[in-house]
Amino acid sequence: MSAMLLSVLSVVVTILVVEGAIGRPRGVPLSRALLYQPGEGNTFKCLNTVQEFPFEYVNDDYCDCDDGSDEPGTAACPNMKFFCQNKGHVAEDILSSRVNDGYCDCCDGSDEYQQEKIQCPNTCDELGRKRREDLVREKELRETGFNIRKQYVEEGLQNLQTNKALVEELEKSKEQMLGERDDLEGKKTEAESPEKEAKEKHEKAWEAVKAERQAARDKLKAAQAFQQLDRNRDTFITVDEMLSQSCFDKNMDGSVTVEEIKEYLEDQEQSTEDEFLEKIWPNIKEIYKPPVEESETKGDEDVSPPSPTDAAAEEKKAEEEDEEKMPDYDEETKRLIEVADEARRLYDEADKKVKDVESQISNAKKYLEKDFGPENEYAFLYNKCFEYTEREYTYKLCPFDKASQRPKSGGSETNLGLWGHWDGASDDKYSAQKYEKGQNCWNGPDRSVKILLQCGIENQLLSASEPSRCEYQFEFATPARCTQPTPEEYQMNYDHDEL
Ligand code: MAN
Repeated sequence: MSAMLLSVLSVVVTILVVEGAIGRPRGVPLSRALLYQPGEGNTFKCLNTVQEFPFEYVNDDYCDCDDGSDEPGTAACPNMKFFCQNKGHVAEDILSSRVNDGYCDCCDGSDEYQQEKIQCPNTCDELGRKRREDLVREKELRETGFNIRKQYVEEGLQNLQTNKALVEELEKSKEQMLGERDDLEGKKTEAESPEKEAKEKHEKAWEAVKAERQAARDKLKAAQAFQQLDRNRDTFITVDEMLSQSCFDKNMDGSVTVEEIKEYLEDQEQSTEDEFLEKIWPNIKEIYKPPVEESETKGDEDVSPPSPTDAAAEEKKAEEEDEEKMPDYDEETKRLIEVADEARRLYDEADKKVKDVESQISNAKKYLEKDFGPENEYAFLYNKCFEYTEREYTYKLCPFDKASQRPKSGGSETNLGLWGHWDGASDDKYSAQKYEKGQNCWNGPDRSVKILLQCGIENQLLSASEPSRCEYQFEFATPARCTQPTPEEYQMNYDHDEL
C-alpha cells in the first residue's frame, strides 16, 4: 500500500475511533486522553509495555498490546476497563467484557455501540437528576442531623460539667453526713447500753421466775407420780408396785424386770416419798407415764362433749401459756427502750442519707467514666432505650447499658449483652458499638451485639438481625453520628469532571 493511501486510511480510522471534540478513543477517560494521542509517525505506544503499533490499531477490536491498552473501547482485551462518560450522571469504569455484550451497562449507552445487538437509550440525564435530588436530600438530612448533634455536644458538655460539680458537691455533703452519722452512732451506743442492761435485768429475773415455776411444777408432778405408784398407800413405793408399769421396760423387750426397776430405785427394794422426790424422780421423770385409768381406755366411738374437767384443763393450759409469757418491762426499762429506739431511728435516718448520697455519687461517676464520643455527642443517649420489632422478636437497645430480646408471643427477656466498648474500625472507632457477655447460648458463645451507627435526624433502632447464631447486629440511626457535609464532598458529586 502506498504511503499516501496509508496516511488517508489512518485519518479515516482515527476519525472513526475518536469521539467528542477533545478527541480521544472510545472508552478512554479525559484524565488519560493525552496517552492516546497519535505519536511520531502516527504510532501508539502501549502504556505499560515497550510495544508500539500504528495508531489505527487502537480500538480495532484486536488485542495487540500485552497490557491490553490498545483496546480501551472494545472487548478485545480481557480484564480491561471501559470508561463510560455518562454525561449528566456519574462517569464509571465497567469491565471490558461488558462492551457490546447486548446489555446496557452505561447510562449513556456507550458500551453498546454496535447497535445491531441492542439499542441503549441514554438515561443519564434522568438518573443524574434523580441522583442530584437524592444528594440534596442527603445533604439536608446531614445538615439537620449535624445541627442536632451540635445541641447534643453542648448538652453533653453541660452534663459533664454538671456531673463533675455534682460529684464535688455530693462528696462534701457526704463528709458532713458521715460526721452526723458518727455522732448519732455514738448517741445510739450510749442509749443502747442502759437499755441493754435494763432489759437483761428484767429478762434474767423472768428466767428465774420461770425456773422456780418449773421446779414447782416438777415437784408437783413428782408427788403425783408417787401417789400413783404407791398403789397400796403404805407411803412406800416398792419394786412390785413399779413392776406393773410398762414405762419402766428400759430395754424395751416387752417385760419389766426387777433389775430394771432396781436401777431406777438406786438398788433399793423401796423408797419413801422424800427419797423418791430427791433421788428416784430425776431417774424416771423423762420416761414416766401415769398409769392408764379404766375410763381413759374406752374406744374412739365415745365422742361425748367436753366435760367440765376438760374445760378446766383448757383453762389451766391457757393460764400456763400466759405464765410462759414474759411480763411487760417495767416503766423505767420502757423509757430506756423508747430513748434507744429514737436514737436508733435517728441513726438509721442518717445512715440512709449517707447511702443515698453514695449511690448518687456512684451514678454521677459512672456517667463521668463513660466514653460518650470525642465530643460527648452520644451522652444524649444515656439512660434512654429504643425498640425494634421484627417477625419474631422485639429487640431493645439501651445505649451504654444493655441490649435485649423478647419474643413477640410473650415470654421472658433474653439479655443479649451489656455495654462493652466502641467497636468501629481503627480510623472510625465511634461508628460502631459492642455489647457483650449476654446470656450464654446453648452449645455456643455468650450472646453479643454489634451496633452499626449511621446518621439520621432521629434516634431510632432501624434493624436487628442475627447474622451468626447468638451474634446479633443492630443498625441505629442518630444525629450524633452526623458529620457536617463539606462543600468538597458535594462539589465533587455535582460537578463531575466529565460533565
Ligand atoms: C433463642 C433466641 C435466638 C437464638 C436461640 C439460640 O431462641 O435467643 O435468637 O438463636 O435462642 O438457641
